[in-house]
Amino acid sequence: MSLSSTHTVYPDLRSWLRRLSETDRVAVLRENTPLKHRLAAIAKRLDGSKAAYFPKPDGHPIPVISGFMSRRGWIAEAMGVDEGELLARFRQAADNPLPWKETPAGQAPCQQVVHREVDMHDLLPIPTHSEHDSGPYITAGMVIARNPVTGVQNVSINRIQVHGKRRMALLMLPRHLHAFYKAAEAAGQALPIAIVIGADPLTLLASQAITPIDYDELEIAGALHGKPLEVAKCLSNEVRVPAHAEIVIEGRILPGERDEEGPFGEFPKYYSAREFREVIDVDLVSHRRSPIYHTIVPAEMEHLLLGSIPREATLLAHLQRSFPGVLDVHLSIGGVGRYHLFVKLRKTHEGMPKNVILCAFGAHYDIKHVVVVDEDVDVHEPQQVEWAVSTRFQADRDLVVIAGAQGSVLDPSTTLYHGGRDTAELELHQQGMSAKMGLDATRPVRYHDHVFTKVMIPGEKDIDLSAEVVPGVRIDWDSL
Ligand SMILES: Cc1cc2nc3c(=O)[nH]c(=O)nc-3n(C[C@H](O)[C@H](O)[C@H](O)COP(=O)(O)O)c2cc1C
Ligand SMILES: [Mn+2]
Repeated sequence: MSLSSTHTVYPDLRSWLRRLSETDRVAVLRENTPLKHRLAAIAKRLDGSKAAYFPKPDGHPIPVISGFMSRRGWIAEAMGVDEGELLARFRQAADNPLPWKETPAGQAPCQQVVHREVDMHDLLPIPTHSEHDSGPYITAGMVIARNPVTGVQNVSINRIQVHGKRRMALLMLPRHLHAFYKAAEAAGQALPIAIVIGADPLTLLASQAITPIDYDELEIAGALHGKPLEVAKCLSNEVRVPAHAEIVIEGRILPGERDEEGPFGEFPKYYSAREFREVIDVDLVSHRRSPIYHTIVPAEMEHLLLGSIPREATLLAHLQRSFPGVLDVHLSIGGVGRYHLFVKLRKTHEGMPKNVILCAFGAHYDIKHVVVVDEDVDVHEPQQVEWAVSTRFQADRDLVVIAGAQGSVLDPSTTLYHGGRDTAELELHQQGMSAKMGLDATRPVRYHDHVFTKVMIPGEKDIDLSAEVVPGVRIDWDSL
């Protein structure tokens, strides 16, 4: 494996958008697209085929971009590797973070323009996405905070609802940002944060790395770029942000305050309920001259891939530690890039796939269904996985079911554990209980004759159709 990428080709969002434009992968939409629903509807229709660029949405001077990393191949391209090397490259970067480098004060592009009097309703073109969303949401904001105890930074993407001129509410699932906030709140203090919008693809991807606490994801971004990420110190607090970002919102998550947030259409393609959540007070907004605002359409490819690729990299490493025969993994798009894991295994012992299944359940609570297949099945092709299930799996022998484990709170079927009550009616500790299912869709290690040999035609893979098919010939069927 070459893992050829040595240093970054796309240090900021603009250079990546230039690349997409030059290769006809950006659709420029009409001016004045409404920010409510219409913009997201158009971006959703283009998702996975072209990035969508909206000049003057609702007449707003700041343009909106969406869907610039909505294919696996594009993400591999931004990294400078082949698609097959994507997970190994991400893993290599996550294992070898590079400390960032601070840009001298006053030189960061993301601070070229500073607004100290802000009204979040009209300073930025923030879309309202799905039908029942409770209002405009920032969906591609990387929230950066420092651990109040150690000072080490953390990066995550969190959905943020705009409530007032300077007031917003966010969802923090119980991970690193939430832990920092809890530590600050316990001391009666606000947690200073920066919300970064319009980062380069590799920094966005790095924000989704699954790491222990006190690993600054901006260092993984540096490793992905092959050189230290240039950062700037915020103007109102100590947080460091990618210097080449388009827009930065500086603020604090307030102690002891909660506001209603939601409903909001989430990645499983269902709404999460309205609940009381933590509140952000905005201190200032800075941006590049003529900034570009990024919005992610929830549950579409950009959202699913951003989460699934770093997870796949972590899951592959986790499984390979115990099972060197694990060759590849894929979190399928039908399983919203989170719940369905397909594992390709070089099986050497009967029973081994069941051990792999159990290991995968332990690797992340979101994993709900695991399918293990043989080497001749491409885990990136759901139809091939289904073929393996239909021809190599026997439910009485090859099925693993575990009742009442921890699952994803955003999976609506988990509410069935509690008589279908709405998740919001349950206490936090009761939410997300879920069954797990594993399917061993591998063939026996030894079998007779050609019972399990996949039908192939000699030469089929090597045929160059353009050399075989004669172009432009019409047959007159009646005169034959
Ligand atoms: C588009 C997008 C939106 C997300 N929204 C949220 C959110 O609202 N709340 C949350 O806790 N995690 C959200 N996530 C997931 C976190 O950003 C992700 O799990 C991150 O790696 C967590 O970082 P941490 O492990 O440093 O805490 C989102 C991810 C993506 C890609
Ligand atoms: Mn983290």
